[in-house]
Amino acid sequence: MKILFLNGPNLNLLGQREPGVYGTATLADIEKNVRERARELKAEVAFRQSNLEGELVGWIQEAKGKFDVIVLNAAAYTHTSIALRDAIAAVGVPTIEIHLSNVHAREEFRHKSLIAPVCCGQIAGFGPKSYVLAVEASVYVNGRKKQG
Ligand code: CA2
Repeated sequence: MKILFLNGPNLNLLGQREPGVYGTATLADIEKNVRERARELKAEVAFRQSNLEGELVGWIQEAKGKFDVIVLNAAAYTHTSIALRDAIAAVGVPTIEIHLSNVHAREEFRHKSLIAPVCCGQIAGFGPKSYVLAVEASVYVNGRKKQG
């Protein structure tokens, strides 16, 4: 099975700024952990980051027929982007929403996710471990899809 990890704006800064909120691991460190767990579970992974909403939309559209599951940390676009929500709904590839922080325990504007209603689930609040848990959730979602 193939999993597409997509990371939204400013996540390229992980480990360099605001370690109190987002920890000290870089996105490259997180990708390494994801690849290790994926290897154990015999899953293939593509791992991308963009600061551009349109680029994320394009990657979601291209995922159809190429990836079994999308794991999306849409970062701030989680709370604003109807374009990402429409792309997820249009493409129909099962999508898991993830966050490093517990968005529900933070500012009120982070409590609302525009993408949550079109995702099959959400993992939030476990720091870099949210990404590793998302590999496991992807394998589960893919198995469930095959069972029908
Ligand atoms: O907790 C998460 O994973 C978030 O998606 C992170 C977003 C935030 O807007 C969401 O509400 C929750 C922010 C990503 C920005 O990452 C930074 C990393 C280092 C320094 C500054 C920002």
